[in-house]
Amino acid sequence: MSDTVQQRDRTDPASVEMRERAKTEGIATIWDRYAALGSQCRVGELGICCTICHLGPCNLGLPGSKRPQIGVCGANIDTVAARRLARDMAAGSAAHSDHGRSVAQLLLMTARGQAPGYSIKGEGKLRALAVELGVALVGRSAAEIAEEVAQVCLAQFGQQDGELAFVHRAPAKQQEIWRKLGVVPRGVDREIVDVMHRTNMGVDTDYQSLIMGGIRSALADGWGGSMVATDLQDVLFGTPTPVRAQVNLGVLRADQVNVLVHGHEPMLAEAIVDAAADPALLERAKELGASGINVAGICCTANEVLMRRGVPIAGNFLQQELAMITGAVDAFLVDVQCIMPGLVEAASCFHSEIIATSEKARIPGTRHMPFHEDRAAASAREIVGRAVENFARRDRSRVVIPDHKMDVVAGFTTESITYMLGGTFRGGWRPLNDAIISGRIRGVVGVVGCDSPKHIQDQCHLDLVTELLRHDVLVVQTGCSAIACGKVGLLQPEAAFKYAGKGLQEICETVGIPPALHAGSCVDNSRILTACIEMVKEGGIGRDFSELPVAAAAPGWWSEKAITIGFYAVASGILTVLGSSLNILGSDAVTRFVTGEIEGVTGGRFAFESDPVKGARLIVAHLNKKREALKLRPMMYEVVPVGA
Ligand code: MSK
Repeated sequence: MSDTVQQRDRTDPASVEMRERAKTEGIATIWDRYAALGSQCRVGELGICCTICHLGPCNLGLPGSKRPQIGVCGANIDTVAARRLARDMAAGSAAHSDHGRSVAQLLLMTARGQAPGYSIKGEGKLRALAVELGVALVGRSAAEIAEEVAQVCLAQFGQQDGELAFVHRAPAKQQEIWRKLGVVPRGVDREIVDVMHRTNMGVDTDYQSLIMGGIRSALADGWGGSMVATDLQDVLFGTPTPVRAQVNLGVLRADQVNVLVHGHEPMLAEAIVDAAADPALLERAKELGASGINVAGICCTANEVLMRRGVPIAGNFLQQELAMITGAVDAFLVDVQCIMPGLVEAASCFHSEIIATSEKARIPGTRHMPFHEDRAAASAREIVGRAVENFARRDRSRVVIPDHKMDVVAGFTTESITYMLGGTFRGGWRPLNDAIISGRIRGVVGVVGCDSPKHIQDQCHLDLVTELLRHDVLVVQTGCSAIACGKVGLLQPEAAFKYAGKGLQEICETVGIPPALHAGSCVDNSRILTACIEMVKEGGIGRDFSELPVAAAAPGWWSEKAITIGFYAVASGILTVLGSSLNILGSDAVTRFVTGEIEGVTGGRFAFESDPVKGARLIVAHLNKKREALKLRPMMYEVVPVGA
């Protein structure tokens, strides 16, 4: 087969169009850089190169090869692979958790009146959290409660002993497993530091102990940092409820000023959405010939403002450069995580200005305008003002916006699902559990994570999700996987009739939900954990996550954060299918442990499967096994053959 963009990437015509344009204009994209590198480092892929200290780098040989399998210090392949893996987990945990810390700090400043422009939009969630965290409610204002809730959450980061508060949300059986294993996280920062210490040369060399150390830091993310981020963002910006919006590059507007928000933290993006409605800025935009100011998003900042404000999404990770190549972006705001340095080259070919808004992320070739909570509204107006003025510099003859966008329904949280399943007076998860027990729904699977140039764009997500839907599996999605599925219409209720098995169709039709539920950003994988908690609490389908007919998948993952998410899922008892292996295959012991033996310890394990349809079938077999163990009824309907 010839290697044209169209043939390799048949799923997203908008991206195909922009990739062809990039070629014509001579602008390099992630696919070009990937191809230019040629074969990637096999030693790194196998996890057998140790760069921890400067006795090396020790590039070890595989068993049977002539190269030594022991580093200068005496570390063997298992130690080397496990150390790398543990550091990946700590790094992912650090990124998510630092996001959570920033939100907690913003809540504290808001409560103290130090962050003008922000308010507490989710007072109900604040009060529920206060009760959970032991913060007094009686006779106190929302600001007073929020101040103490923020302080309690901030204390979770530096806590030296005890257990993270949100760990106590997990089913009792799971908590007991973690206690026996000694992996209950004490404080978020402490666990990350612990991993960085134990992985030093000359400290921990036992591969299982290293992995368990890493798992403790991963749990500190899933049941700590990410959960803090999700919950406190709901307090500040409101808990999302299902909202209609649109996804793909076609949401950019030729007639309007386009401001793109990209990264992960929604704090400034929320202010940008407000600033885009500023009458003075709109007036100025009109003077310059624009009919309005259009805010759209990329990656997880996009998922955040999509869920809460209905802001359209221009694309996922692989589309950031493609959005720039439309020539229609007047300001491209980036905060933290998943921002390709390659964006700068794409921007230099147009009038577009990239504005780096985080103190943590200085990117050469961009304008650095760090966001400070105490002047967010002013910063947002200044940035949107720059975008408006930049619109005047746009070369309209070079604007090409693909005419492709798709309607989505997004914003499914644990709270909104509770409401939809039950209603105001009797919200609850009984209808979902009953649908699983009766065999209408086989199980629930979280399909999450990134997309990579190593695969056909979006395809691994689409193949895996549609195969699950065909088998009556309800899918919950976050991150770039959700955006990929949104682009082809899987996040619409009508998709149930096209893709879902008959049992799932009946449930989607009755409740009025899509068969794949958009649950938010990467930190919102914590929402999938809380959804599983509700399923356990409702009863009848398992006493902990490892007994539930649930699983997780990240078919296009590449980020350290994905490794962390995968490990906190596995440690929480969930089978997690990755579309490419972790960089550990050089160590048989580590590979055997994380893909097999760990199941006897935590109840969950990894599986590596590069074929997404096979990955989905592996999950279906797993769900069937769980159903059998629970003695649930056989599935109500036969699986409809492909193409029938
Ligand atoms: S943005 S971490 S590429 S999902 Fe959360 Fe997408 Fe992966 Fe970044």
